Formats: sequence, structure tokens, C-alpha cells
Amino acid sequence: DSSSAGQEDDRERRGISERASLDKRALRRSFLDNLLYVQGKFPRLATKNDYYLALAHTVRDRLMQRWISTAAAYTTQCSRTVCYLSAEFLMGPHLGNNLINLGIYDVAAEVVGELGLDLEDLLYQEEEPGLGNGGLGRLAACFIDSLATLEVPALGYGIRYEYGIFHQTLSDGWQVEKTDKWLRFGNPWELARPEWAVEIKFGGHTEQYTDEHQRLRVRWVAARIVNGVPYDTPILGYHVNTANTLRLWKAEAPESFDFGQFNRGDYAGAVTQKIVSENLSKVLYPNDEQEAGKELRLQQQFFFVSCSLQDMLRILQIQRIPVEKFHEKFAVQLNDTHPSIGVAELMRLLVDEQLLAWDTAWDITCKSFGYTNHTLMPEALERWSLPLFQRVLPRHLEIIYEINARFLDQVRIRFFGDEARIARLSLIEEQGPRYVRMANLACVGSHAINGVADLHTELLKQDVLKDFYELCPEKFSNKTNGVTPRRWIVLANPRLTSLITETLGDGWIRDLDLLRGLESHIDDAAFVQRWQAVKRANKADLATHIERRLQISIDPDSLFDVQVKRIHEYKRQHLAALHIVALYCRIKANPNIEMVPRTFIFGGKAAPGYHMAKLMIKLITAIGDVVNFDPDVRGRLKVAFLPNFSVTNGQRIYPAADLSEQISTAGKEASGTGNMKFQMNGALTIGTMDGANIEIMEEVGKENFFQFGLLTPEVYAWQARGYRPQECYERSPALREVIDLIGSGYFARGDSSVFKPLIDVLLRYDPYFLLADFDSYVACQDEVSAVYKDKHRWARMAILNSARSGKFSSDRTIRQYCSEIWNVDKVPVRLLSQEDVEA
Ligand code: BZD
Repeated sequence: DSSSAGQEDDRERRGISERASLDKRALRRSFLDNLLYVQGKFPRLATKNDYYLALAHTVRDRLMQRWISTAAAYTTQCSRTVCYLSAEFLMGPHLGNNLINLGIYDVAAEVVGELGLDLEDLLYQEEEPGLGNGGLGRLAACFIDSLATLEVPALGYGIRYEYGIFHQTLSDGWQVEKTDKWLRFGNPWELARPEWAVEIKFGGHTEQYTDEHQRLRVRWVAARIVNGVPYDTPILGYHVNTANTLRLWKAEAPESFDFGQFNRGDYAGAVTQKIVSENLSKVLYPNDEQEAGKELRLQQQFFFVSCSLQDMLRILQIQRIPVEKFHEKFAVQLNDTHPSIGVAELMRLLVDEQLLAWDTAWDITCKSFGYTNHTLMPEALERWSLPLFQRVLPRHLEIIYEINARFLDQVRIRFFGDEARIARLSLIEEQGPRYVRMANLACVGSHAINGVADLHTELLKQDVLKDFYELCPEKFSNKTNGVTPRRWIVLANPRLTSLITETLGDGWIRDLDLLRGLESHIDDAAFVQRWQAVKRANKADLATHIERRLQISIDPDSLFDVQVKRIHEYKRQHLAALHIVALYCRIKANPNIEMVPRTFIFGGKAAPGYHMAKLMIKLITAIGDVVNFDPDVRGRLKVAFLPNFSVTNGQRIYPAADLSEQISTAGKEASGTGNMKFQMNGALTIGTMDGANIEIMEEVGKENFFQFGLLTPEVYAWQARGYRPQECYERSPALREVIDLIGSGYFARGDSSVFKPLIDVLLRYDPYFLLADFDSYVACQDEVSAVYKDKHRWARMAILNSARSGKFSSDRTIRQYCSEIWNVDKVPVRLLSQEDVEA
């Protein structure tokens, strides 16, 4: 009956609250203990960083039991495991995420609050591990979060760069790079595992010999050996016991000194050797989408891939699984071609070291690897000049020749006499200087090849990887990207999280499709009002942050128009800049013109050697320096370039955006993932029909999306016809005025030379069709402003965007990889007790 049920409820509630207060007391105790025993500080002398580290250790202690339990479950069950090979993992700060996933964020906030501290303050003490450039590295981070949350056995393998992506500052509007010494104050989240170090060979030559069975074999006599030492970080799933491992490799010299050299008196030479070895994992290359062909980069790639594959063989051995079953135990995913040398390295390990027959080894290799492509930009496709490759990896070159010979034999039979096709499919580029083509190696050595959005996969099939598609169409599939709602909603946007959870319960955090439930609240005035209040408060927070950082005042009621991403001509930040100048020209022509006030917020890093990208940053800041202070503007336009866009800064920015700028030239952006973070947080998108924008529009409906610009086939047609940007310039008076104003030096104190290179490219070549899309973009932005005037309509559209963002959870993406490529199942983890662990 109801009264006893009520009593039970009551008891249960009391039980929960007792447990909670116990949790809280225990948390407080270990926090203060860690301050004393780990940091060696009394509260009175402790710095904020001491408190951060004490809290980090408190959380880490709570991760350990789950980590051990997970390892035990995987070992006893010999479960099939995903190995995600990625040169980049752009994790972002760990503390907040771990508090969320452990379910103790609020309690931790209370504990530190009672000690007179602010949890957010402590969270900001953490130096984020910026071990990635952008989307590709961040995708790897979202994927390992989802794998753990879905309780799938997985290892992330990568490089423990000592210096991550550079820290960006601005000086007179120009980007200046500072080194990222993220390990300066130590890293409480990792554990070194020197007992599992492996040896990595470089250079030298190969020799043939006959083994005891009179079989001809090859041995690689290396010129140099480097040690790889694994550093493990636990990756906890959301509200589960699963804690997977991110295993990053650090390069070390095998001996601290070369004693031969040392005894010969060449002390400096011996130390130099050590430095050369350790340089391998010293620094992340900051170039995205531009292949530089640097020797150290190839060495880095081989280093972490060989470390990881050897580690997998070690795991097979301790689990007593025969090496012939490598592919049954491991699903190895190549995050772009950066780890694709793994195809040749696994062949070498299996054939030269494990002594398997070539055909057996090849079968295992192809069944193990999957390859994800992330780009359509031809200049981003990795190739290594043959002499360089030969110098660094002589044995692998032989293996690649053998793979190629066998592969091309098959192609010749299928496509008799089609020499052009054979030349295109070859792993070696032969016209002009010779190169090893890494995408071809990845395609040949994998059983599955995927793109990261519908359009991207279609373009791979029709264009970039057409020949491989025609050869093996069954290998190809699409896996549209996603992002983790734990970091990008729950952690980044606590106000929205509370509103959604109060409305729908908290199931949406693990099943983002449940956000659809918000649609039925669209006519609930109170709900809409709360929604607006959340956005307003997030905007006020960001405004305060910008005012502090940039000394410009920001109106939280203005439309926050945001573009944050790496700076690239194809991403067209300069198209947004042209639009700002167009609005400015309207004001100058008619100072009393009515205009929806806008704050343009930009953020993003330029590759240090990419001059045009650096000039794009300078253009934006220069426009800001004029527009922000021109009295005629009367605060209607503000332009803020936030330096050092990062995961940490992203967490402040996405929740405060009204408008998400996704304006790449159609057919250029593989997917985009920032677009999804904005959508989840209730921003509307202005975008081209590119990458995942198309799928976002499909989900939210045309009427809730601001679409503009040429479509991919139109871009191709213009290219084929011969595009003359000058004609667009002559046809559009608004465009002419904007280009002429920038060209005149108006935004450079009259110096017309500053932006000349940028303007010249636009008028002469405009390879990314800014001028072709300009009028369409400006018209679409006018529509945005018109809609924004109707605050209620805007809010409804924003709610629908959030409500329909379920598809873009990385949980959905990972489920598809698991069932369609990896063939792995979840392995729930039972928490071991203290006694279990000790037994
Ligand atoms: O990968 C990006 C694409 O440009 C995005 O469209 C896509 O959404 C994401 C995730 O799939 N690519 C990168 O971020 N690439 C790099 O960062 C990179 C890094 C090193 C070398 C080459 C490219």
C-alpha cells in the first residue's frame, strides 16, 4: 500500500543521503590528507595549484579501483579489444570530466566550497594536455570517452609529447607562438610503466640469412635503438565501472650514457645521443592539413606505432593467445594515415620476428586494420620521399615493395592493360621524384575504410580513393563523426544540463536521442523562458571573460556570432571578416541605420608556417581595432579574437553562442565536429552544404538552419568552367566596396601593403570561392538578423536544434564502429573489493 511504499521511499532517500554525507566526509578527509601527504602543505600555505593537485589525487585514488577491476575483467575474459592508433589525443583537462563521470562533481564543489575555495577556480588550474591540432585529435578523445561509457574494451595508443600544441598569443594582432610546457607542474593523471618499455629500431640495413629449416629470412640491423616507455592514463566511462587506458609513449635513450663513447672521453657526444633519442617525443607538429615531409615526423609515427604493436604482442603472450589469433584479439583502427606504417610494421613483426609465412601474416594484418580518412585536401595526403623512407626504415621499404608487387599483380588481372590505373593504385608514386603513398598503404592493408560524414565518404568514393573503391567497394562505409555530451554539455554547460535534467530526467546523458523529449516543451512558455535565461547567463559569463582578457566591453544581449576552429583558407574565416566589413560600410553610409547588435567572436590557431592563415588573424584583429572603437558604430558591432583557442576555452565558448559559423567551401571540410558542439548547446548554424553540416540540417530541418553558398557540384562546375573571381567583384557593389576598403589600407593605418597578399589571391584565384559565395552569405546573414529580432522564435529554433542533436553523440558513432567495423561487444566490469584486489 501507498503508506508503506512511502516509508520505503523515505528509507531509501535517507539511505542515499546518509551515503552521500559519508561520501562527502570521506572526500573531505582524503582531500585534506592529499594536501598534506602529497603536496606537503598546510591549508594556510597552500596555493591554488596545491589545492588542485590535492583534489586531482583525491579523484585519482577513486579511479584506481575501477582501473584495476577493468584490467582484471579484460584479462580473465580475454575480451576482443579496440586499439585506437592516433598520433594525437586532444584530451582537454581531466579533473572536471572525471568528477562528472564519477558522479561526484557536486559533492566535490561542496567540499571545496566549505574550505573557502571555488571548484571552478581549481579546475582552471589544470594545464590541459594539448596533444593534438584540432578536430582529428579531439575526435580521438571523444571516441575513448564513448568507448569507456559503452563499456567496450579499448586502448588508446599515441605519443606523450613533452610539448603539445603551441600556446598562441597575439602581438599587435599577429599570432606569436609560445611553447606549451604542460608537464611543468607534473601530471597527476598518468602512471609511468617502465616495466613495459620496448625497443624501437631505426636506420641501418637488412641482411638475408637461412634459418634452421633452410628458409630464407631477413634480419634488420639497425643503426640506432630508442626505448619507448608507456605512460598510462585511466579513461573512466560515465557512471560505469569501466576505466580504459590511454597509453602514450615517451622516447628515451636505451642507456643514460653511451659508455663506449663516454670512456673514449666523448662525454658531449654521449649526451648528444641521449638528446637525439629523446627528441622523438619532444614536440607535436603543429601543421594540420599540410604535409611537410619531415624526417622526425616519420620517426615519430614509426616510433609510436611500433611501440603499440609490440605492446599488443606482449598482451597476447601474457594471455597465452597464439600470435595467429592477433586479429581475433585486436581491432586496430588507424586515425588517418599517420599510423599507417603499422601495416608494414605488423608484417615485419609477424614475418621477421614471429616467423609466420607471408600469406598468413598478410591475412592477419588485413583483418586487424581499419582506416579512417579525415581529409579531402590533396595537399594533406601523406607521402614520404623514397630516399628519406629508405634511410629511416630500410626493412619497411622492402616489405612495402613486396606488398605492392603482390597487390599490383592482382590489379593487373582485374584491370588488364589499364596501366594508368595501376600507376594510380601503386603504393609508390613513380612520376618525377619517387614517394611512398601512405593512404594507398592504409587502403591495401585494411579490411575497412571509412570517411567521417556522408558527403565526405561519397567524395572519397568518387574522387580521392576512387580507384580503391572500384577495386573493393565492400571495404567502404561511412561513420559520421560525433562528440561526447559528457564534456560538451554536462561539464561545459551546467545550467543547460540542470534545465534538461529537470525536464527529462538524466537518461539523455547516456542516450542523447532522448533530447527529442524537449520538443514537446516548445510551447511551454515557462520552459522557453528558462531556456533563454540559461543562454543569457552563459553569454554574460563569456562577456565578462572577454572583457577581462581583451579590454573591450561586450553586450550580452547582442547576437553572439562565433567562429572557432583552426585558421584555414578553406574554412574561410576571411569570408566572415568580409561580412563584418560589409556591415561596417552600411553604418558608415548611414550611421542611423537599424541593425541587430552583434558580437563576432573568433578563435583558432594558424600553423606557424602558414603565412596566409596568420594574415587572416591579423585581418580580423585589425577590423576589430577599427570597428570596436569607431563612435559611429555605437556598440552595434564588436569583434573579439580570443587568443589560444583550446578545449578549455571551447568549454566557455560553445555554451554562449547564438550563431555557429560553419562556412567552409562545399566539398572541403570532411565533417567538422565543432558544428555539433554548437548545435547541442542550442546555437543555430549558418553554414554551407559541407561535411556534417548537411546531416545537421537534415536532423533539424531546413527551417531551423541558415544555409547559403555553392553546392559541391556547383563548385566543381565553376572550377571546370574556369572561375574568374574578378567578375564577382565587378558584379557586386557591396563586395567591391568591402574589398576596396580593405585593399586601401583603411584597417592598417593607411598601409595598403599589409593585406595586399590576401586581396590579390582573392581577386586573381580565389581558390575557395569566397567572392562567389559572398552575396549569398550576406543575404543569409541578413535573414539571421531578421529572425533574431523575434527572440521567441529564435529560442524555439534553438531548442529544436538541441533537441535534434542526438545523432551527433560520439556514442552513436562508436556503436556503429563497434558493430560495422570492429565486431566488438561490451564487457561490463564488476567492481573488485579490497579483498579481491589483495587476493
Ligand atoms: O578531422 C579534421 C577535419 O578537417 C574535420 O573536418 C573533421 O571533422 C576532423 C575529425 O574527423 N582533420 C584534422 O583535424 N586534421 C588534423 O588535425 C591533422 C593533423 C596532422 C596532420 C594532418 C591533419
